[in-house]
Amino acid sequence: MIALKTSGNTLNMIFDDLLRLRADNGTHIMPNEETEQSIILLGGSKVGKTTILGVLKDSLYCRSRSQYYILTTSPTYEKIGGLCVIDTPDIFDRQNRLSECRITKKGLIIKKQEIPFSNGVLPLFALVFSLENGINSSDITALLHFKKKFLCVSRKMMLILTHAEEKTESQRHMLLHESFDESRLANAKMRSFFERGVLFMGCIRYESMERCNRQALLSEHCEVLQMRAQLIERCQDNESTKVVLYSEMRYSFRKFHYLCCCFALVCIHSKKNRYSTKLIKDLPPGTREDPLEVPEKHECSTEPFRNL
Ligand SMILES: Nc1nc2c(ncn2[C@@H]2O[C@H](COP(=O)(O)OP(=O)(O)O)[C@@H](O)[C@H]2O)c(=O)[nH]1
Ligand SMILES: [Mg+2]
Repeated sequence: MIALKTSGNTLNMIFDDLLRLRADNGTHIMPNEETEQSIILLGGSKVGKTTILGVLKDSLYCRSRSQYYILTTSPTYEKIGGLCVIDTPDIFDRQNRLSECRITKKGLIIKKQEIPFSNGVLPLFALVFSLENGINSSDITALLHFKKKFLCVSRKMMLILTHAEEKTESQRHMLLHESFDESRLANAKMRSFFERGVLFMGCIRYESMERCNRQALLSEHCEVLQMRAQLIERCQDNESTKVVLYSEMRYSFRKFHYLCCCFALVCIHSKKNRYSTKLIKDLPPGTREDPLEVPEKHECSTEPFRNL
């Protein structure tokens, strides 16, 4: 670790130090070029989707609050190493429903614009939520609606909680447990819906930059580097990059359904056979050749017997 200057700091000097620091400890990893993966960032507006994209490109990304807010109106694609990050417009309406968002075999449609799944390969999906004002009741409603709509791709789903740059790793873990313990989320088994896990993200704070607060910038950047590396690793781990064809999933379900039907038919058939065998066994000797001579107590056996 390099020692940062303690006095006479200008913002440029602080940034030079931060740049040297991340170069020295090698924490500013980039997505592997060879591991192709796509991730679609989903969520409401101003939750931090575009900021995640910026931080993935450069851990020192920061945008001023007063800066003109850039509204994402259509899906935008950005390639960072082998990772294609797809930023999207707000998917929730005023009732926290997803009325203009639809998932099909071929792609995800948001506000009539399609994000195609190339060759039927499912990308990763990340629901982005901001921790800035905590998670309130309407956020929970939004989460429940989201789960309903995206349940079919739960295998590829992760949750990213933003504005976490001021929290340490243990604080983040504690927060996670508390959040999912909320009764509505617990009843809906929300945590297990995010099969790719829950991750955190953040960025260096504009307020810290304005005040040239070196200590704050240093600690925020340190957390950002860690969260950023965890997100990149999660996107590129074997499980996440494994090809899952949407059609294959549907096919597997159909196959399973078909096998269940076959199994049920076999069961019915074997039961019927057992019944016929029993009847046959009960028949007095010699009656097998002449079904019409079945004794009175075996009246009911004539039908299966005739079929022999
Ligand atoms: N401190 C901090 N600010 C953030 C974070 N994510 C987003 N912001 C700020 O929140 C505002 C909206 O973020 P943006 O990424 O544009 O949200 P989007 O509408 O979901 O794309 C911007 O001013 C960002 O600088 C974060 O993780 N930490
Ligand atoms: Mg945006």
